[in-house]
Amino acid sequence: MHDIRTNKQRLWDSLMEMGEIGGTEKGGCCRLALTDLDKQGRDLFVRWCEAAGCTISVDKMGNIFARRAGQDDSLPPVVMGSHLDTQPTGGKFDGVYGVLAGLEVIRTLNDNGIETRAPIEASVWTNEEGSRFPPAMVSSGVFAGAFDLEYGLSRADLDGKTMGEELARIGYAGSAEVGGRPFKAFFEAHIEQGPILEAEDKRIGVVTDAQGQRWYEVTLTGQESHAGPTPMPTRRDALVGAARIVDMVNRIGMEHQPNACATVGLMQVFPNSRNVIPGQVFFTVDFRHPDAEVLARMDQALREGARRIVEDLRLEMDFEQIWHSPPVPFDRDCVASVRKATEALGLSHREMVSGAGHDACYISRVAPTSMIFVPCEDGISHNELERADADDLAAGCDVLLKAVLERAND
Ligand code: HGY
Ligand code: MN
Ligand code: MN
Ligand code: MN
Repeated sequence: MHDIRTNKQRLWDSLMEMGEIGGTEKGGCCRLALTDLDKQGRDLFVRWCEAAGCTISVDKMGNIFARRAGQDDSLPPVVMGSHLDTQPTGGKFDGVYGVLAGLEVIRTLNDNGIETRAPIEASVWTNEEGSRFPPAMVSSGVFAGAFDLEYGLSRADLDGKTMGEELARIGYAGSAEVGGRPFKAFFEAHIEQGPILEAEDKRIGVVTDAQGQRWYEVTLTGQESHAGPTPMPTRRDALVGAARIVDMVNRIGMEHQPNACATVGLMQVFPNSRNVIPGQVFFTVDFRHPDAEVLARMDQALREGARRIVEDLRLEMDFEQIWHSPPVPFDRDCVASVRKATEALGLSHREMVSGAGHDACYISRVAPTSMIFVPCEDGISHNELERADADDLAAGCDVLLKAVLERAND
């Protein structure tokens, strides 16, 4: 099998150039889904892929596929990819690495004049983060049939703008149907976004599974009134209710260790005025666990606990689970391809479960799928301080190249 390597400097330079689009003072990146900055990033990726001889297709959810022809184009493609959208205080590597590692694989094959039997594609999945338009991974979810197209296009941000409107506005409302076409395999290279690889001094994470997630939206309603003359015992303070539920969410997470994750990340207080008792609070809950049954028990504890708190404080509650992505076992043959490539390259590695969700989670429903992790500094991600080492990024890209070559020629 070819002993070629990807180009470390070119990969790094492409990551840095892409990171300039939405680049922040602290060295991070803010390129929210379907903003003008997302459009700029998409346009740059398309230009790079066209320059590498790829043909571009965009589907109705704005997913981008850059295709490099194979010797037999009737075969389903081997696809690589991830996402270009970031968190508001995101980094330069989350998602972007998997997209540009795919491009680097294509560039390396071109440099070496290597043809593959099956075509290969580098892909970009719209709105993986779910930060601007919940839920996360919605476009790979539509591709995999977890959501219908209408649901996907109707996802709205806090200003009520929908994905369909924003796709049209930035010129990425493609014409290709979403999904319904086979992939021979799908590989997503990604930074680990956690501390394990760095702590164990391992170069590559051979990802076997991804943990399950449940996302909730909660609105508590009490009674706005004056912070001065309103006696404490008579108050119906929505923020006190939210505070008790936030503490309970954390306790549920701690009580389901190891592995449980529990986070309240978004909260809006109304009217949010220093001398008015909050009449309404909107907040989100993010639960995760690799075991579906434990995740269900956490769900139960949240529902019962929240009900008790709300009764105790005489509040009303609107409680909705807006998203459930069950734990994902990745395809054993794809995991083996990654492990084999890692061992052939003599790279230190360990098997692991992904703590974060990824487009690979949904694509694994419709294609043999697995992931390749590389370390990130102090395990920090979803933070402008997110950093990864050029050698590790190149090593992960070499693993991707080998795994893709194996599957495209078998
Ligand atoms: O939330 C996640 O795990 C991913 O970053 N969307
Ligand atoms: Mn990501
Ligand atoms: Mn992310
Ligand atoms: Mn091994």
